[in-house]
Amino acid sequence: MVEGNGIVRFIHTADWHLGLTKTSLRDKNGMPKEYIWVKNSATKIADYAEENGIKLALLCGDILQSHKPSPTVENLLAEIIDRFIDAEMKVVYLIGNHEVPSWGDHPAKIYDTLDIEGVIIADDIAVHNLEVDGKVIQIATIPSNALQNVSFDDALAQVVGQISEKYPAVLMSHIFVDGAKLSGSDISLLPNEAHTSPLVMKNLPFQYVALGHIHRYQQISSEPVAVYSGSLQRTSFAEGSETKGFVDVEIFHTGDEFSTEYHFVPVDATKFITVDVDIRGIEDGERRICERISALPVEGAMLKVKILRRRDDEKISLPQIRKWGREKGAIYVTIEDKVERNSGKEDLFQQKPTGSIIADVERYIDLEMPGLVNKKKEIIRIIEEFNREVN
Ligand SMILES: [Mn+2]
Repeated sequence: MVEGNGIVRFIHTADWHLGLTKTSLRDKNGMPKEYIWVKNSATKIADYAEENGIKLALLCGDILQSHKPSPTVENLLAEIIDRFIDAEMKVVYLIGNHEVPSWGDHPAKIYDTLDIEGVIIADDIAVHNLEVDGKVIQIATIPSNALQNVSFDDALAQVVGQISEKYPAVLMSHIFVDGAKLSGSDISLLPNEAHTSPLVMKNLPFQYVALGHIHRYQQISSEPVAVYSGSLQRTSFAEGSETKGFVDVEIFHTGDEFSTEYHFVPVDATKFITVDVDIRGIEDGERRICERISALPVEGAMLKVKILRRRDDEKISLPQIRKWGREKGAIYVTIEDKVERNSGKEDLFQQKPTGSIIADVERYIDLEMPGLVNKKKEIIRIIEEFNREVN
């Protein structure tokens, strides 16, 4: 009877985006608050690992926001990595798209150069055989920088060929797998990114696929389980409703059998609350907005107030609303003030184009350009003439 490798347990995390700032919020030393939120959550990972005897952390890319972080951000990362090493963890740091420079070395390269024990910088298509707590685990890595020259499928074939069935194996990649449920803030990020199909994830010789890139925690396929850990903190209001954290994974190995269990561990993530207030035609709209803010748990939160009003509604004071939000404990208040252009009339911008240029121009003149109504016939004649010439 073969004993197998026992249990290998590790942390899967990604998309810290350390160095991202969207506000001017600072602590008393001038440090951006966003940096501190990430650092606190990362420290929580180390605390959790220490409490649970977990000796390996897989960092699946976009740990840094930029390929050229400031010295302060580099040093914060070093403090976090140092905390992981203190917790007796090995760290595999995979390069994500945010960390890929156009030329020269990526920002995690210094760990390689200094040969920091226990820190593996995964900037190559490779299989790393690690010994963790006396057990062997194979970590296959497909980083973003490698995908500039090679397709994901080719990279996958390359690592799969090196996997031994004798030991547990994990694939780490920073990639957009089609069909993944996007996080609010992923939508604008993705058009140019490398994609792959969930079908290529099927029947791979791995017990777990640790993914980075999509900011929403989710399992995207099974056999083997492929999981996005999501980001560690909310990076925008669009991620307001998502729970943030990391994944605790265990691979059991008895005889020839492998099985995988994992669970999500939430961290304290700063709340991003959006309140939509429609005050069209309402008297004392400002009070209505303040009432809505008061009804929400905005203490310690980032607050976005989205106002919809009409141009001829009574005036509201945006500074007053900001002040109100802060008095209620919000640490930051931003306002999106949408003013409807034509009260009582059709709102042009709510309408879709008809497909006829002439109909659309006529409608535009009627609704938005009263000064041109007299010239409408002439304008349409010119468009028709133009249409004849180009067709
Ligand atoms: Mn990414």
